[in-house]
Amino acid sequence: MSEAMPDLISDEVADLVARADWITVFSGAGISAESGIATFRDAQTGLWENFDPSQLATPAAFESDPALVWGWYQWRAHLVRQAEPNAGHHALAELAAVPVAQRGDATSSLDVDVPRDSTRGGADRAVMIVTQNVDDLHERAGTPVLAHLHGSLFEPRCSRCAQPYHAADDGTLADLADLATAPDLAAANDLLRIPPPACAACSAPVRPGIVWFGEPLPPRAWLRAESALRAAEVVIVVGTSGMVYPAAELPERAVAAGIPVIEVNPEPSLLTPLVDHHLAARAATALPALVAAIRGR
Ligand code: BV8
Ligand code: ZN
Repeated sequence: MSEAMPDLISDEVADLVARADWITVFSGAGISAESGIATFRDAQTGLWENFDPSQLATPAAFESDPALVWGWYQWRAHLVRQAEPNAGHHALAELAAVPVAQRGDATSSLDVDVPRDSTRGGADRAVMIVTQNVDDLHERAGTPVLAHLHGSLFEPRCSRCAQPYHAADDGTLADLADLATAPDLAAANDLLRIPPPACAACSAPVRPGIVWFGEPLPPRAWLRAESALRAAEVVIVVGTSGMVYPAAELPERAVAAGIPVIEVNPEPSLLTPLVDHHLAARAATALPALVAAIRGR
C-alpha cells in the first residue's frame, strides 16, 4: 500500500506533466523494487548473498563459470516470473491515457506550429519507456518498452551465432524452485550451477540476452532511446542510481537540452543534483500520486 504524501506533487510538476504531449520515462531497478525484485546494488539476498552482481554480470564470468552465470540469470528470471508489476508500473500505463491538458498558448514546445484552433486538450499523450531493467514488468503492466538498454532476462541467445534460444520451460526452472528451500548454500551450490543449453544451430553455449559490463549496448535500442529523450517535452527518471554509462548519459543530455527532468527516487542519486524536480518517494507512491494530480487539469 503506498503511503499518502499530500505535498509530494507540486502544481508546477503537475502542470508540466499534464500539458506534456510527449513524456519519456527513463527507468532503473528501483521501479521494480516494490515488486520484490532486488535492485542491482541492493545487497544480494538469499543464496546469492555471497556473489557480487557486477562480478557475475561480465563476459569473463560467463567464460570462466558458465553454469554459475546461467544459473544466476535463470534464478532472476524465475523471480521475475513470480513477481507482479507494482502500482508504479501501472501508473505509467495509466499516464498515457490521461488526456493532455489544454495549454494557454496555441503553439507546442515541440517547435512545430500548432494551428491556432488546436487546443491539444483531450488527446492521448505519448509515453515512451526507456529502461535499464532486464525484467518485463513494464510490459506486463501494459506499457510497451521502446528500448531495453541492457537487454532482457527473456531473450537468451547463442553465445557464438546469436541465434535466439526459445526455452520450453525446461526442467531447470523446477530445480530453481528447489533453490528457495535448499537447506544451505553448500547444498544449493550444486543447484545454483545450471549448465547453459547448447545452441541448436552451432552447439555453442546459450548465453543470457543481457548487456554485461564491458559490452556495447544494442545499437537499435540506443538509437531509439536517444530519439525518445531528444523528443520529450518532459523526462521522468524513476529508480536509478545514475551510476551506469552510457545509459546515465541520456538523462544528462535531456538536462543539457533544457528539457524538464523529474526524478522519482526515495534517495538522492547521481542525477539528483542535475534534475529540475526530485520527488523523494518510492515509485509505487509517487507515480500514482502524479497521475492523480494531473487528472482534470
Ligand atoms: C560499455 C545488465 C563499452 C546486467 C547492466 C563511461 C562510458 C561508457 C562506459 C563506462 C563509463 N564509465 C564506466 C563505464 C563502464 C560501465 C559502467 O558504467 N560501470 C559503472 C559501474 C561505473 N559500463 C559498461 O560496461 C557498459 N558497456 O560501456 O561498453 C564498449 C563500447 C563499445 C564496444 C565495446 C565496449 C554496459 C553497462 C551495462 C551493464 N549491465 N545490467 C544485469 O542486470 O545482470 S547495468 C546494471 O546497473 C543494472 O542492470 C541496471 O540496469 C544498471 C543501473 O543500475 P540501476 O538500475 O540504477 O540500479 P541501482 O541498484 O544502481 O539503483 C537503484 C536505484 O533505485 C537507487 O537509486 C535506489 O535509491 C532507487 N530505489 C530503490 N527503491 C526504489 C527506488 N526508486 C524508486 N522507487 C523505489 N521503491
Ligand atoms: Zn549458435
